Amino acid sequence: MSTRVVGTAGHVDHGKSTLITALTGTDPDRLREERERGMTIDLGFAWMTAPSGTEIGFVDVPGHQDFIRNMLAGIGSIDAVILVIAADEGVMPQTREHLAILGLLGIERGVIALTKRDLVDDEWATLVSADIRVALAGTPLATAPLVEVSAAKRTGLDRLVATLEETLGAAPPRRDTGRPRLPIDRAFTMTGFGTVVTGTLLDGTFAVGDEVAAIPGGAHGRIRGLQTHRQPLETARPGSRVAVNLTGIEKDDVARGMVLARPGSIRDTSLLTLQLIPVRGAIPLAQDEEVKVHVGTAETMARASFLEDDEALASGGAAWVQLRLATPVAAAVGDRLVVRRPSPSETIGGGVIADVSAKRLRRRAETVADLERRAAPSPASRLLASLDELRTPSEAAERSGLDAAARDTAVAEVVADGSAVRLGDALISRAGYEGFAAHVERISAQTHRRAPLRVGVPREEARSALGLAAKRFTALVARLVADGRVAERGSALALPDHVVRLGADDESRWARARAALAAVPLQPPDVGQLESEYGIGRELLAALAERGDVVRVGTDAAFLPDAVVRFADAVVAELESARTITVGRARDLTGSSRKHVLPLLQYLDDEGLTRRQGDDRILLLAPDAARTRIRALTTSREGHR
Ligand SMILES: Nc1nc2c(ncn2[C@@H]2O[C@H](COP(=O)(O)OP(=O)(O)OP(=O)(O)O)[C@@H](O)[C@H]2O)c(=O)[nH]1
Ligand SMILES: [Mg+2]
Repeated sequence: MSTRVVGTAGHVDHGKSTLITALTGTDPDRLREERERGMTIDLGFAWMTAPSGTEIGFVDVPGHQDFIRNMLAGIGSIDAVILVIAADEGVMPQTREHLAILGLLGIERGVIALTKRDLVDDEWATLVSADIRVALAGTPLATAPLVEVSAAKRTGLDRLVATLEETLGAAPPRRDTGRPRLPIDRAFTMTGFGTVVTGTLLDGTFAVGDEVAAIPGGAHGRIRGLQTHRQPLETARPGSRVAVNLTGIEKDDVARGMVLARPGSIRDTSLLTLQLIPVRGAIPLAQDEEVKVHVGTAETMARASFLEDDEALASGGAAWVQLRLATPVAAAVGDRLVVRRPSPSETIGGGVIADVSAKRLRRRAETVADLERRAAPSPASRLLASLDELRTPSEAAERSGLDAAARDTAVAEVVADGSAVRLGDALISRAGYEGFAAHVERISAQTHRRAPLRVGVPREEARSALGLAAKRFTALVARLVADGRVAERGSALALPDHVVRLGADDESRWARARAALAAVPLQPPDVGQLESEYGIGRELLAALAERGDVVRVGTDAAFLPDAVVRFADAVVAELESARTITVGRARDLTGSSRKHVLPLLQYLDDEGLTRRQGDDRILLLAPDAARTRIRALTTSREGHR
């Protein structure tokens, strides 16, 4: 059994509440003042079970302009509307304003009820109906069915219900994104129960026992009980009218305009960005004008900042604006809002919220172009517009107002066609990735220029320059290396064609040092002596090692590659025949010293040729493999000499 929510709309006194009473048996005007004045002031609620079994919850709204804020609080999340027009009066100012509001809120389904049919003759009724069609032209209700009714004589009611059912049958099911939210339209206490809030549940289900918070404000509590149309239930479905009994939240902590949701699932904001669609005939919105914004069941004062230049505004059409709210509201991308002028009272326009991040935007053509892309119709293009920065799929989906299913399809699409790139848990547009790539190339080039002796920019330095989390940076580097844009050199990053180049001074220092190393290949001067006696600093030594001119062995020693090979060959030959070798034997065999042999043997261990066993070393590789390996290790990298 499905439940649907239907709202009324129409000019004051045209018979909305009387019609709801006639349909449901419940008078939606429950306030004493309403009954005394014979007019609706605040929202009224009633329900019926249609012949098909559909449960229809009605939200009855006031027609009087003084209470339009209440109308706006009730009309937002309905499936269809009954637009009530009295046959004796026809289309009136509030008929038009309500019609405009329905359009702004995207309510496109409805039935026109021509009420008080008993008060007019057939000819008049025909005239009024024709008039109504003219007023509806160009609105979403232009082709809505019209049913003549009289609540007084109870005529046309069955036909109205049947037509309404047909209209509701064509309405799409309510979406369930797993993020339930209930824009609160009433909050009160009930003796024996405590705090109760009501509203139309959106985007997900609520169950008894659920933890919830009221936003803004943040009061936390639990759902103690749920009802739809006075029937208790365990789980409430999206698109149903729900009364929620709360524990842990006081009546004073909740009010119309707040949203009840799972803690942490929604945020409030004081800045809403949208393309404002103006109402035909209204005085246009002015820069910085103080207006009233109605979103969900909330209303707040706000000031408008235009994001378009004067030329674009002069056309008087839709315009991108940011609304700076006096008090925050809990709203999401994709929600609709209405902007009204407090005085003279009129609806200025409204539209679909495109951004809720609290970022003030500049009045520029690029700003508008970006917003337009993000508001684009295809889920993939909307997602892509949110990937100007690294964002997780769920962050991007929230920004672009996509539900989980649309998000997953869109992510697969943009990754497959290469318009976005995945970096760890996040995605970024191709342009954003190119930006990162260019940044890494730039700082690598800078390092090569400023410190020609260094192999490249340390990874950590590059990571912090880009401001990326470790995993995302690792993924970026892997991708850049795969694309051949940078090369990894130990723990540094370099441009692939970068070669360490020594200046003439360095080369002549190295020539002297080289001669000293070659004079006693297996007892060469240590790193300290190379620096003090030959001017080979640590950085120059690293560059020479990178170039393949020396082999660093441990922290204090450096040998010519040939010396290392000679030493290794001697050790391998001995191991081939004797199976083990001691430090003393290695020293004697190579004519070296204990001081030099210790780090060399350690080097062979570290490179996986040998392993220490007590005082002995044993060979880990086949002798020929060991000989090949040591040559590979000590040969300079291709193209670097
Ligand atoms: N003769 C006749 N009178 C009707 C009919 N329906 C409503 N009325 C009368 O019209 C007056 C206004 O009816 P309401 O139902 O209060 O009108 P409303 O549209 O709810 O008015 P607001 O809520 O104030 O906007 C009442 O006096 C009703 O008795 C009808 O079908 N025939
Ligand atoms: Mg009424």
